[in-house]
Amino acid sequence: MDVVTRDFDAEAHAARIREQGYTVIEDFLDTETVAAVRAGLAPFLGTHQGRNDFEGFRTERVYTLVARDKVFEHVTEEPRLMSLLGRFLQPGFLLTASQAICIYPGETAQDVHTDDGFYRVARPRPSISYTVIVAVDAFTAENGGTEIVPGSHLWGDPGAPDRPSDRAEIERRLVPMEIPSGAAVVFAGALLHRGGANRSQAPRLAFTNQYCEPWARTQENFYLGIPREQVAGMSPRLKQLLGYDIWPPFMGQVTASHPAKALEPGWVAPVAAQRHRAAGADGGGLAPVR
Ligand SMILES: O=C(O)CCC(=O)C(=O)O
Repeated sequence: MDVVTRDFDAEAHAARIREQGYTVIEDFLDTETVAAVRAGLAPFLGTHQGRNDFEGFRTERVYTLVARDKVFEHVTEEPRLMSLLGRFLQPGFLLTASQAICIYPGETAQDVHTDDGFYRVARPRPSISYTVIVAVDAFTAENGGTEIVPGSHLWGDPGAPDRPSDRAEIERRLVPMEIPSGAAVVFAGALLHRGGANRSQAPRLAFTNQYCEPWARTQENFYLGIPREQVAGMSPRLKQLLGYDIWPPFMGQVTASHPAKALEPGWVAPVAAQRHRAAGADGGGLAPVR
């Protein structure tokens, strides 16, 4: 389906991402959902300060956000977003990172970086991941709103003739996202950006979900991070986003069986089940794996 929601022109958003590296979905969350996001986050905020300059010493991050509350399950598989990302990533694309980011007053700007830079594949190239950052508090140029370098997703590696060699020149090209509460900025993993300095008197709350090609390693290890019994209660799409699926013909297999079987009640890892059978505990002999 091309356009999944009335008034949402996925192709126009995709064209902006192709040309300038990012787009803004102004009405991504309504006020009720923003309130649900705040409520879902409230129990976890106040528990985790950044441990280095990149995480931000005056920034709080709540990781594995998708598993923190039902509202995060819904926003992670939001249909307009799925339609837009499906124009860039292969079917079966994965969630690679999911976190809330609260930047407190006094936080300094992050280093300018890309989100798919740890895939060490020479640039220019198609992005291997795409990032969604949702403004829970409205973003301003003062409160640490994300700053991006339009068009930088098309640049080569550092040192390439099309890329400014001077860090100050790159920083001069940064554009602050000034977007209302509930809006989402969606950008290519190869786009240069940073979390801005918070020079205001109030925290800036946002959350981000990042999605990657189905063949790429994910930043967060959701197999270990989210209990399987919890994943079992999630939607089929979310299970797929969390990696309980196969990238054809058999990437992601579990001892030659489908990974979704691991979500069935009573599942025992095939190596354990086979060892048990081989030891003759149930009559002996190796049984075929289901
Ligand atoms: O919080 C933001 O606006 C951006 C954060 C970011 O780019 C990151 O932590 O990788």
